[in-house]
Amino acid sequence: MTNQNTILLNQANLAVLPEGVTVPNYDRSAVTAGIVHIGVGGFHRSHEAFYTDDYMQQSGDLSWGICGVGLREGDRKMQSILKEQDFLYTLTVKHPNGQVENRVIGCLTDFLLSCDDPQKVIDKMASEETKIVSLTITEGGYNFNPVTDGFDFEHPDVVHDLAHPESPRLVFGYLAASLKIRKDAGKKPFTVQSCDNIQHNGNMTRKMLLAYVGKFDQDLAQWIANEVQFPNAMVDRITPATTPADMAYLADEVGLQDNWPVVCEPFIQWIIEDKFSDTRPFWEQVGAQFVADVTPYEKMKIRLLNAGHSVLGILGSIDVQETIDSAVQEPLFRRYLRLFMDSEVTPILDPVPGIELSEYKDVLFERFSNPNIKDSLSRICLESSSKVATFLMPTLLENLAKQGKIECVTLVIAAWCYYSDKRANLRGEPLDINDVMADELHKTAALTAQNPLAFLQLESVFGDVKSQPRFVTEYQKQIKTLYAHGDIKSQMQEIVNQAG
Ligand code: CS2
Repeated sequence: MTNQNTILLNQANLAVLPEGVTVPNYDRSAVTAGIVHIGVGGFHRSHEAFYTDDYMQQSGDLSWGICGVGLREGDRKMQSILKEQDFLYTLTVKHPNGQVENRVIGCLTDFLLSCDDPQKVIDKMASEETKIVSLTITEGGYNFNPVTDGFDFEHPDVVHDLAHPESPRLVFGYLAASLKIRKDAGKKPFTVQSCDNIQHNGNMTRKMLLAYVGKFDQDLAQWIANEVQFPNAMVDRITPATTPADMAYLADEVGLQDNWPVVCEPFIQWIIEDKFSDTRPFWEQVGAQFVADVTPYEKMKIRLLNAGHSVLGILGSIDVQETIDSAVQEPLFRRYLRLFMDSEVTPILDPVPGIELSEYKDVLFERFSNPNIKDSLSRICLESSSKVATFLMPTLLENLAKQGKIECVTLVIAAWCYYSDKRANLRGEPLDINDVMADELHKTAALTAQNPLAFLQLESVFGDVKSQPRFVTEYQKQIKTLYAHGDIKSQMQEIVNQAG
């Protein structure tokens, strides 16, 4: 049913929005953009932007607006919708008990598309007002090559950027060009703040940027190494992809027309190393935590939450599940996931200050079970090639090195081979696979019938794990059974039974 009184979300309408929708209490016309953010998707809008909006509301310090930047043509839709809404959007927080909070976030001040005007993006980042350049560019966006343990200079976009530094395609070109302007002008650099799910995400950004810049400007690389801070951080808030139903809910039940709202869970966490090149918002006043060393927190989060998502996502996809909450409601999936966490991940985690791991895992199960967060397995399986490499492989390798358990993760890799080979679930229904490596995954996995170990040739994901006999034996056993019987649940059950 269409609500006749639906109000369009924009600056002029902020004062007359429906009751119950929280709006920014600060004067948006006075906000300046201390932050440039690259990669404005759902997660940035539910997480860093939420904290920053909250901070500006509570502190009245309006120098922390966020100028969004999109590096891909695919960002145009988000840019044009947000522009029409004066860069306002609604954050719909859905609690497990059905309670819903709608809040309009006001801290985005602009949204630039690099493909329209690369120089404008470089100038914005170089401007003195910018104190922080933050990133959500996905795990694959760091251009890391696990085989060489370095920057992938073969990537066609890197080849392009080295030849055309004035109109780069990748983030590193923008960071290099804008930092060079700062350096040449004798100004302080900005902080580079990664918000991606990579362990030591700050160190990774630094290492990749220094490798890239070192290729053409040693002085600049040296200056960056000395002057620029790249705090590591653990970021967390489950943010499913926005659906037409989310927009219809706002329009019909709340009376607010927002063409790209964000839906998320109530849980939120951000643990950041307190090392910045210049000033920063006091995000700790609104719940973020600053620590000297984020290592145990990020390892815990990535290896349990993100890896747990990938376990459910890959096994669930071939077993015709559709969302995380429905998969985790199934007793077998629940038991399997807990077994993976308890027997393969927990033993390799370090003690985490202030956090009891068994409680953390219980909370993860509650979060995954939230029936109002319909987190689709297709979102979870987006770019699985970098997720498997980042979330699962390190755990497998650490367990191989110290004689730890490997059964649960090995079956997930076998299932991912089947998924990539058949591009269908076990009922034969097609799966929509979105992965930069999709063709390569498919071609390699399709060789499994002749060579059960074929999939492991993908070194950029699996490194040299094919030379580890204990893994190879287990993998081969799982692959053969899966291809012979096509019954993933029996294999999961067997692993659970064996664990007792
Ligand atoms: C998910 C993450 O897509 C994924 O891999 O595990 O997007 C996850 O929802 C967030 O990291 C939660 O903080």
